[in-house]
Amino acid sequence: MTLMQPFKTVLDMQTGALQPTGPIIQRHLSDMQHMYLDQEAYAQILAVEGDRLIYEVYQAPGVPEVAGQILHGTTIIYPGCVGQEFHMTKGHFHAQRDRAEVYVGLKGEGHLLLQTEDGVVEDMPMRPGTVAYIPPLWAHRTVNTGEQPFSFLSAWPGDAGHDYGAIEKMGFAKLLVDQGGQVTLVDNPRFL
Ligand code: S6P
Ligand code: ZN
Repeated sequence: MTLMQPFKTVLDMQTGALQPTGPIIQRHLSDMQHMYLDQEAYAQILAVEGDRLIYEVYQAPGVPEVAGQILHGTTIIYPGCVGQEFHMTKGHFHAQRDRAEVYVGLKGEGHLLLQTEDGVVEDMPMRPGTVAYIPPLWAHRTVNTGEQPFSFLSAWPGDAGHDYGAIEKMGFAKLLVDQGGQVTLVDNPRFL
């Protein structure tokens, strides 16, 4: 391994932005076409309001994606729903399934949904200060269940990689929905 210089970034605790940052990933509604259950609501939002920004990811710059390194960054999920379903990330397994991750809640209110290959789901509410451990072999998705932006810090192994395909195909077995103002975990009728 070649020697690299230590460095730091500054986290804006109000917005969740990192400075300096690597490329910022923005995911809009159209990036998540088949992920929300209510396809009518999805089409209606696109037609009436346009392609809304669902979440952004800032990643600390210059960390090589290799074993031994620790990639890290922040995610900000903006508040809102598609139908009854709260705004969420796409969700993924790590391509190397035996790589773990740590999330630290920064601002706002959300949930971390975890799921095994067999479809077993864990639902973990997250607030500022929550330190969540995502063990190897669990897919993970975060959901903004509050009325403000929900942000968190993540750190994961440099060689973890991301596998989105499995979740795009199978979805999550449970959904977080707004039922009359109550955050409710329900079965996903489309779960394969
Ligand atoms: C990376 C880590 C997070 C997510 C981010 C967006 O391993 O879990 O940085 O990438 O929260 O979620 P997703 O599912 O779109 O990558
Ligand atoms: Zn991850």
